[in-house]
Amino acid sequence: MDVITVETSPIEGQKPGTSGLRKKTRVFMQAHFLENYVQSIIDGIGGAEGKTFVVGGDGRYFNERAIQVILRMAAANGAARCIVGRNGLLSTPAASHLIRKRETGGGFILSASHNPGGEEGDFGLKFNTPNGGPAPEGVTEKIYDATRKIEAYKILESQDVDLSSLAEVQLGDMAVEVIDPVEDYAALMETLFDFDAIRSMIKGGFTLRFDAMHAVTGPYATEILEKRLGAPAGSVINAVPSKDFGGGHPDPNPIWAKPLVDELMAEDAPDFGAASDGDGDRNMILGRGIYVTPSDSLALLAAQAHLAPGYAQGLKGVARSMPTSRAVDRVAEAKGIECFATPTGWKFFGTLLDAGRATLCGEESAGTGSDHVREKDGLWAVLLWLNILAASGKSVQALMEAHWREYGRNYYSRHDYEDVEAEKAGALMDALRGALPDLPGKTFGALTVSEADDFAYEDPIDGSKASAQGIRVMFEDGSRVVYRLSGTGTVGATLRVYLERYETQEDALMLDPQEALTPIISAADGIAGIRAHTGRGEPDVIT
Ligand code: VG1
Ligand code: CO
Repeated sequence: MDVITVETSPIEGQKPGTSGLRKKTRVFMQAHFLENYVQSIIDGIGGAEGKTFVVGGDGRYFNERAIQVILRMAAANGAARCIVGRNGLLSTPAASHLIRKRETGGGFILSASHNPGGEEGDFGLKFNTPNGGPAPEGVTEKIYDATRKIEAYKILESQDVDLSSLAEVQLGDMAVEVIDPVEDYAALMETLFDFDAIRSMIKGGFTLRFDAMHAVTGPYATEILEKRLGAPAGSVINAVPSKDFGGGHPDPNPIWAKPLVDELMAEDAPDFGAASDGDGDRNMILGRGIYVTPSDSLALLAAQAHLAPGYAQGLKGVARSMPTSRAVDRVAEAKGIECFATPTGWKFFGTLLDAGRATLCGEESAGTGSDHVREKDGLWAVLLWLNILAASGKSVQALMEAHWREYGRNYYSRHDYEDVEAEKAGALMDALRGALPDLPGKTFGALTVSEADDFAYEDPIDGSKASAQGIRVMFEDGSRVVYRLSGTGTVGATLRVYLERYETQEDALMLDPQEALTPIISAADGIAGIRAHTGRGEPDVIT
């Protein structure tokens, strides 16, 4: 088998976003596009010589083709070994675990997460470093630099590797180890949670529904929830990963997982419902008659995690992304532990987790995780919830109501304006930035602005800095609105508007969130001129 060196030249737009490089699948399939990026990753991390990598993805269209290319290029660049999930499948948290467990040089994760898949959909690739976490900005900058200087890439001339059976084969001088994608992950979960207690709860008649949304968590949820915990067959639905996620968006929110929400709101609903996203790192939590917002879920988990064996010692600290509601801050305060607010994206939690400063982390976008891996982890959150339900004997609704009575309720919602022309979205953000100094003291309806800034972050562990991470407007009554542009889209721009209001009045704890937030929603438009800039009267997606 020959190593060939292919001459190439830089391709524009290979700048990693919130979570790796995401593009239309057809863009990724263009000549040299994938190859340029893979070589730039290898060059950006200082080469592949003698290293072991984990390789896997969410099973979307082009997943297996891309993996074959990555394997040939890893071999051509001198890698010693690649560990690949059978049929190219690995959930993001399972990949993170393997990267750590096998002490590798990192991993290539192929996913565009919640973005739709298929030939007309989206594709993505990100590199995770040896700690198992998404490459931090210092590394993604080196990768981006490499994409702008690339002149050639190395690839092995060879046949495809058979990824369908568990085996170890040679590809040139490199070993390719095809592994069961579920086994190590399921074993890790057994070390963290009281499987016996959950099993008896289910045996006692507790019912659940898990929607895998035709994405990668299907095999994981079937093995863990049905086989190991005894949930009846059919508890996991849409469990077979499909290349285009059954034509839907594998985004676990009340819009894209509506059938599940409807089922949980019905009279004869199961006790518990959950869904996960394309690559298995996010979660949506529901109880009979109740949807738990991700920010509330993070707060509840932080308050009750000690009920699970893996967290019985208590939490060292917690961290949330800045736009995530401050519900978890109140729990941290009550427990006397540190609470960090980071920019959006899991890559900013890595240093805190590595340094032992945070045990639990979460984002408003339905990502929750802990120091067991270095990614958010959808099924982990589901299992922690199940463990808490089993240990407390309470329902989801009862747990949330008790939580709000104890800590107050942070009403919260995110409004997304999708596919806005990039120029218009940029103009809106520029105008907002320009208006920041004059905002304090201004009133919008009954709300008076107390502070406003453009969020900047200095990592408390390594001192690295990130600026322009979202515009925050705080009001005197403790309410807040945050504006930022998405870094995971592939066309135009998505404006995200995050709305929050804190409430402690006993008789105002059970309102409809959109109603509770009405004054903030109109102030948000008043401050940013959303309608004027974008021409949109209503958001496309409300979560
Ligand atoms: C979104 C979410 C962010 C999350 C990121 C990756 O980013 O808001 O919280 O970390 O997706 O998650 P953005 O830049 O579009 O707001 V995943 O599950 O897509 O890897
Ligand atoms: Co995801």
